[in-house]
Amino acid sequence: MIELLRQMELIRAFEEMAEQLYVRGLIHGTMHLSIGQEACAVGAIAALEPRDFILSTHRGHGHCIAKGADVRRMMAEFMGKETGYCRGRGGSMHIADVEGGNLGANGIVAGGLPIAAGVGLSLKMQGRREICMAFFGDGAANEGAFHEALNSAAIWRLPIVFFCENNQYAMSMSVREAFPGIDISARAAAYNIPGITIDGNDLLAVYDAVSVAAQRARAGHGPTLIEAKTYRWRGHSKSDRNLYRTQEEIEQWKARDPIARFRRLLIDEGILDAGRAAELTQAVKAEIAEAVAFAEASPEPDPASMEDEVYA
Ligand SMILES: Cc1ncc(C[n+]2csc(CCOP(=O)(O)OP(=O)(O)O)c2C)c(N)n1
Repeated sequence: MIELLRQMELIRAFEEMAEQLYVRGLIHGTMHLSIGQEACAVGAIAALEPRDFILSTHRGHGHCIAKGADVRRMMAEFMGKETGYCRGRGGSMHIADVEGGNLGANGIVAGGLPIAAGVGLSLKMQGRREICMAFFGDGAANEGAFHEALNSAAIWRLPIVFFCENNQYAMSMSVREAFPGIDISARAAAYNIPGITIDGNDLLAVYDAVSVAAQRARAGHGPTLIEAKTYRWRGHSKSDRNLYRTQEEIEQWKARDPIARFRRLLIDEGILDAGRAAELTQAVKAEIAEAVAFAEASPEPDPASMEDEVYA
């Protein structure tokens, strides 16, 4: 339990630091922060076995950390350094850690879903026991690829958990405007698979729902669609000025912070005391500071290696 709180805090501290480094001009391009959504990544991945696979999205830092990535190599990747997961070529949006079972982030909205169907088919044909979980956003559920992937996975009973992080917006498009008044999980009925909507800010609710879905997938009964209702505190990306939502709405969701909530639960249950909780936060901050130092001290890629790993 304490380890799950630690992972959520590590994700939050990592992203807050990445944001600062971006403002200081040390990280280029754009990035998408998942601050406020940590219970989804940590709760969902904790319910998998270490050898299971995940597919992530453009908002994937949390998934990556929860799947066990080394924050030093992640920070180095963000800063475009040779020691990063993709030798500095992937940046925030394209980290993959195949050895760790993270088959990669994806800049194409819903792009991970058909890939998950392919991975699921491959696992099934090889008779392997691992399963695959695909994370995606509410916006992705309105892409054709979502429907193709769910249909294929349903008819072939593939070992997949489809995990929708419904953070209420696809860029500036609110789910209230983009969906005809239904829960996204209701779409599972069209594919004759289970669909469930849960509170994505409640770590234990996420863990429980994914545990059931993972067991079903592993037993050969096919996929499940899970919709976790959550909220992103920050803008869509670094160029967002939040003109499509009110400060009041943001504050209401901040009051439902998944980290503060889980910490309170652990303290109330006597699993953690306030002193130990403060130590944990300090230790996480130290780990992030060390990751930054590692990344800063790491070499830039050699320009002569620019075409390495270019296949097209
Ligand atoms: C196929 C495709 N269409 C549009 C875009 C531009 N785009 C990038 S992120 C995004 C919104 C995605 O929203 P959602 O799936 O809800 O994920 P969230 O950003 O909320 O995590 C859009 C439209 C894209 N990258 N790919």
